[in-house]
Amino acid sequence: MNTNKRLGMGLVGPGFIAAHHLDAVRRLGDVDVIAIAGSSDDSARRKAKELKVARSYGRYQDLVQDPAVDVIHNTTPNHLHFAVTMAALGAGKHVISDKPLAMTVEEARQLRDAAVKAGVAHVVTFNYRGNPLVQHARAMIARAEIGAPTFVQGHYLQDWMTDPHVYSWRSDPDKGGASSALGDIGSHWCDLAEHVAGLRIQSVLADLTTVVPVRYSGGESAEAFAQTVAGGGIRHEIHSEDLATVLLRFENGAKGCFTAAQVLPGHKNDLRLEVNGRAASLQWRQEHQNELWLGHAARPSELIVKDPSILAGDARRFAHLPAGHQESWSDAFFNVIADAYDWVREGGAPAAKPAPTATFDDGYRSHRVIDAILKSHAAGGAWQTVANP
Ligand code: SOE
Repeated sequence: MNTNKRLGMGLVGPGFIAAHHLDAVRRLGDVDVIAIAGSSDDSARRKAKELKVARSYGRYQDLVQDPAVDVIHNTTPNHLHFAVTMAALGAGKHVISDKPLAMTVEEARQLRDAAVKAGVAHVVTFNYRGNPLVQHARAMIARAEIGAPTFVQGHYLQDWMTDPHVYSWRSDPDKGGASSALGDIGSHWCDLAEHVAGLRIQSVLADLTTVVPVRYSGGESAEAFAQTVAGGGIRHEIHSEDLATVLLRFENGAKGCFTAAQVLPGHKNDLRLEVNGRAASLQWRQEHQNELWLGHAARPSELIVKDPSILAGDARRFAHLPAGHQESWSDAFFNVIADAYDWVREGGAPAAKPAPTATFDDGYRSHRVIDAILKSHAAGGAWQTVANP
């Protein structure tokens, strides 16, 4: 591929996250936002106007055939991920997909296989990997600076689904899949834990809860983090989890545990990951993402503050501002998109994949982890091995 050529991007499924995909792509400077596709001509046109995109399509099938589009961003609700991504791969486009990759393990496997066969760049937006201090923690662990990990713990907690009058497609198994909170945010935590600790989750023991078993809507799905609660008398019985507690066993013998929930008041986007090693501990919190806690047993613990001059490798290039200037959620998201486009410019060659980039293979793995968690709970809380491909 001519690496100087301007690239064209198209996006399917404009919701909360779509605006951030567009922002990140516009910030690259050498990629043109060509078009977006929505569920109808009208809604796509309206959204395109709002997001200042020149072209709109009422059918994603037309967007993926647009010759000006090199890369498709798939930000649709989960039940559309498979069809949209398959169509994009069929048209030979590079694909950047939101997580979860698909609705089921089997669909995810098919997407991974199709992407590898198509020979294009295939990226899943596990966007927390894009934070400089996440990469710093990963590098410290890889260099054995905290010793062998013995415990990997944390949580991903939100509160935007606390009110029963918030009804999202995520709670509808036909649109969101078998899992709700786990698929949406537990998937981020597990991916980040494995990425940072450099260890794979081998087996899980889960206890899942539906704290809000009945929700109400006016027929529409609430946008994530919507500040106003839509009124409406349509009653929905909810069976998928909004609270999950999970014990973990890692491949090196390390243990772990995490909680994922979207109904815990006061927790906005509270992702915390802690890796305890034999020599020291590391803790990163998304809501305080410019700091990394380094815990010691026999001397005072330290707080590493983001400072490009002390960061190495991927961590260094992910920091855009000097020390004391805060990096943000959207900077980390940008880093993930920027790496994805570097890979696109290399034609998606496997050897050119940037190290922090999560691929469809990682998306497929994430499905297998979540599937094992669901099976563990269904078996009454029994240890369940994560399936190998
Ligand atoms: C809503 O829970 C959401 O937008 C997730 O879908 C994202 O993946 C997460 O990064 C923020 O919260």
